Amino acid sequence: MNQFRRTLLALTAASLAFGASLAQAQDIKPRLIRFGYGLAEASNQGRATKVLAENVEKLSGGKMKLRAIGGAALGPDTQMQQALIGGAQEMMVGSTATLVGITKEMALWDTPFLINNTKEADALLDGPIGDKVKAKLEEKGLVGLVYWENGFRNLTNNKKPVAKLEDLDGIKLRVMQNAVYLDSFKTLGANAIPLPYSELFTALETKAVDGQENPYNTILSAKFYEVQKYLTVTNHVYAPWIVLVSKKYWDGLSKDERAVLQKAAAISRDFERKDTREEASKALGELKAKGMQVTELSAAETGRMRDKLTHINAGIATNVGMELWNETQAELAKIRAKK
Ligand code: TK8
Repeated sequence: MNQFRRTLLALTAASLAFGASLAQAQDIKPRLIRFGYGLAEASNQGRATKVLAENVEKLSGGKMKLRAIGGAALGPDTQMQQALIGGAQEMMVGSTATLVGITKEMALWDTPFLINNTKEADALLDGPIGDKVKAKLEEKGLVGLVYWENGFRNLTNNKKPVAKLEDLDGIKLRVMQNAVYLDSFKTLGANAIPLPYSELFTALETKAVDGQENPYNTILSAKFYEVQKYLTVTNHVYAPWIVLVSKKYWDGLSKDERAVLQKAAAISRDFERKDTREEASKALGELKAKGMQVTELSAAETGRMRDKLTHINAGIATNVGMELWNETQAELAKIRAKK
């Protein structure tokens, strides 16, 4: 064997070995999923993310791994949504309200007083209407897996107790980056200012805004009670969260890998709703103990709010489409008729 052939053989063997170890490395390297969320790790969102991560790892036999990145460290909802669409991030959970700029049908979930209780919420979101709205994400580069509960939203502020509609006058109120929320609170008389959630605590602390609205769970986990004195029980809307996957990433997954994500997401949803409801049922007492002054709206005042907001509904119906709007009303009637 001459020197040339020996070198050639050695090179071939080396490259074969290199190729084999590369394939092996790919085989054992878990598919890493960057999963972003906005709330703190010590929150209902953080706890459910942990359950999701555990189940992805377990169901995939360790081949898929979810790295949870909370506290909006990957940016606010809207920024993460764009990262998912572009393929720079794999997954996230966030509000449906911040998705409306991408998928207009999501505005359905912004409808004030649409959902009366958690039974209706589950039936509507996990039923054909929830699926239909979720499916609209795909043409925009996103895949919606499941809805989690953010919850019924309540109002806090640091200026005065809000016991009637007129009390909202002049309150600088942070709302999500969403036209329905902006219009709703302007209609109610507040000075509504859209801000990403990631800027909210500082905005309250520095008094750039006087108030905000979020479910009890978030008022507690985000420690808004430290910078907000007054809480009004308004339950003005039921807000969902949605677990999203980048469509670009999804398209590269095998059937089995997709099934893992779907199954793990469903488990996390069931955990999250139970956990959120348990926490919410105790949260009001805890917020009072933390020093918040709580005002229950009278039925008459809630009625006045509802009446003022009905004109908002017509706009939502036009935006999401009359067909979807009517189907939703019919579905709700069906759910309510079931005992
Ligand atoms: C978290 C937000 C939050 C929402 C808000 O990213 O912005 O007020 O309620 O849960 O999506």
